[in-house]
Amino acid sequence: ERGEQAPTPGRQEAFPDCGPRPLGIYPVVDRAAWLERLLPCGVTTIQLRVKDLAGAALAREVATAVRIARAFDARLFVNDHWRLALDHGAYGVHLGQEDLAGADLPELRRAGLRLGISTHCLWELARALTHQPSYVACGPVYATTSKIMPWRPQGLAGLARWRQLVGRRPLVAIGGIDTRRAAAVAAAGADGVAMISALTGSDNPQDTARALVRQFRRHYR
Ligand code: TZP
Ligand code: MG
Repeated sequence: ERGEQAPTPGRQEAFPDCGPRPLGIYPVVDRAAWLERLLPCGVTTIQLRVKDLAGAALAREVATAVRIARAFDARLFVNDHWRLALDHGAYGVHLGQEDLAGADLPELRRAGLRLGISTHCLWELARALTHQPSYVACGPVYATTSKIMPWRPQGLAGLARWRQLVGRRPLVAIGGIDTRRAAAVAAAGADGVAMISALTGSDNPQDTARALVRQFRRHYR
């Protein structure tokens, strides 16, 4: 007699979760070839963040990354390029605040993709939470040289504050994290520890990745 229930405006369904395995060491890389190098080291979550390609070359990177991630049963998040992530069946997408308005979030959710959102201040965090994302990223935790960053570092205190506010969903820490800092970041409540330069700039990225994965497993045991 009532008919169909109209969707409540402003109420959104949650994005799927990231499964029972902690996100762990979360390398952020600019080419699919990095997946070949890092996934054999025990990394289970990785982000493809390509800022310098377009068209067929970009699509090829995404397709290759998806194929490698599947072979390792790893969770691949594609930064920015949500349509390519959809087309190629990535595990999820990672979007910044400035990307949210342009992305078809309902379509991503229907397709079962996960969504991670960057946040740099409490206002951005509040906005991110309205989308019920699969995880929230907090950064920069420390000063970073990998990105021009108008935001001041949150530090471990900021991370702990985020931890209280994000509730049960995973929290990813990013910005200036290296092998010396990873344990403290995990102890402050991060489920995922994202890194660019500590891995891609390492003399031996595979040794570094293996050491970090070992360290992280110990922390979560
Ligand atoms: N978002 C916040 S900090 C950052 C991004 C993409 C860069 C992190 O790179 P690094 O080298 O691990 O500091
Ligand atoms: Mg972006």
